[in-house]
Amino acid sequence: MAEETACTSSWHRGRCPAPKAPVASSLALAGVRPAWRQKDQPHTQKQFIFEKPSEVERRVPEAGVIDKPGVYELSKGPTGTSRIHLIPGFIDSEQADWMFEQLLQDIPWGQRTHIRQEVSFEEPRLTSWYGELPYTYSRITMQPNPNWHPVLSMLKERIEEFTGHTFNSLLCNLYRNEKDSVDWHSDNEPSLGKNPVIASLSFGATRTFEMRKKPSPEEDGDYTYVERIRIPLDHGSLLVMEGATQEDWQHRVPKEYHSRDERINLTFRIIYPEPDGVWK
Ligand SMILES: O=C(O)CCC(=O)C(=O)O
Repeated sequence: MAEETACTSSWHRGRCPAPKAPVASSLALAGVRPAWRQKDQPHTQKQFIFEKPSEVERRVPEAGVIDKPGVYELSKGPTGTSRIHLIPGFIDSEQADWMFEQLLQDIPWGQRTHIRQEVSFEEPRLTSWYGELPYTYSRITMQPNPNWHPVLSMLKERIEEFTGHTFNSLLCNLYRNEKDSVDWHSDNEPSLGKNPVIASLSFGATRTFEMRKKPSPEEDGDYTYVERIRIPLDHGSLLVMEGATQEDWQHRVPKEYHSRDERINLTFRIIYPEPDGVWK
């Protein structure tokens, strides 16, 4: 088992693997004649000395896994604490089966088109929006849709009661198979306000929800060494993200190499009217 040392990151409870010490060996090759050198060829005798690197080797940290129920503090910084709460089985599996079928059938699923650098491409998933206000992300605007499906209204109430937060909007995602995905992003549009609480409920096939910490300014946008977390989200599980999570972390659901059945994800949010988002 790897040795552990005190660590500033709080989600793995103050312990992390010790950095690997650089290999400290000294190698001197002297007078060794390579097989390909002809005997009569003149050569100068060379000595190779391995010098210990002056800087400690920097390792890419291994991704942590969160798969047990609980509240996890991911990080603390000037922007505040980033916290998530995982509740597997928030909806019991029998009810979740029934809800999944209803939502698959009744939600008006649609595929939106993105335009990036003059190139348009279809989102690799289907979506639908509920709420009195429109929602704009990645230059796509979802039009208001106040006609909440009864199952969605009921789920909103159950989540509000459990979390103590109210929500007025919902983004629904349908991942049809392993090829569907959502790329790295944060839910940080101005219309979501500062430190938004996002409650994410999943149905159907288990998919991995990945998180990565945004790099500090010194890293100059390089994500190589940032902390990463993987959270398997299965049928009926609820994940609540709050505090500085959207400001300090990104998340995604990557494509999978093996086949996956359909999965529905519901993200409940509060939307404020633009352009007067509360934190302008
Ligand atoms: O499908 C998920 O679990 C994540 C969806 C998501 O990231 C989003 O709707 O912003």
